[in-house]
Amino acid sequence: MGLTFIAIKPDGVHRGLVGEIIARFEKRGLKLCALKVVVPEKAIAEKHYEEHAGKPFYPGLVDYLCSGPIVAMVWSGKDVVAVTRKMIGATKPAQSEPGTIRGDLALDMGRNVIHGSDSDDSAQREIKLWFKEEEVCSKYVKADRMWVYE
Ligand code: YYY
Ligand code: MG
Repeated sequence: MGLTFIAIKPDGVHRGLVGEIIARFEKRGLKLCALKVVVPEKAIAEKHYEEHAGKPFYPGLVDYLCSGPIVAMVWSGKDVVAVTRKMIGATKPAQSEPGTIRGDLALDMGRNVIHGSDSDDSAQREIKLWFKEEEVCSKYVKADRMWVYE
């Protein structure tokens, strides 16, 4: 099973959306492998978003991520990157479908509540950036496994 990195951004934490968002991933059948509340250091936030370095929104994006605590998580499951990206919805909330996290909970691209890795390679890179190896518990077998997977 693959792994992905998910972060509830500071707006999601301040708005009290942590439980709602985690519940969606749990109900889908995904497995929680790591979770911590952290105020990002600027250097880590810059690395996290390095693909956007040089773009006009990059400094504001980094400041926003560092502005308060985030909930950093690792989730596992079948096709987890594609599944969670679908659940998160489009980057611009006006284009996010209802039923997605951003489509239900966000209105502004600069306050779009949540981050999710967009490929297996970025997931590996981001998990390594935010977590120590021993903080990620991906080996356990979830009790409902045989009822989630054929
Ligand atoms: O992966 P995702 O978060 O959906 O979008 P990205 O294209 O990776 O951009 C990261 C982040 O940057 C996005 O969630 C909002 C912000 N952003 C922005 O403020 N303005 C843009 N024109 C593009 C992205
Ligand atoms: Mg992205």
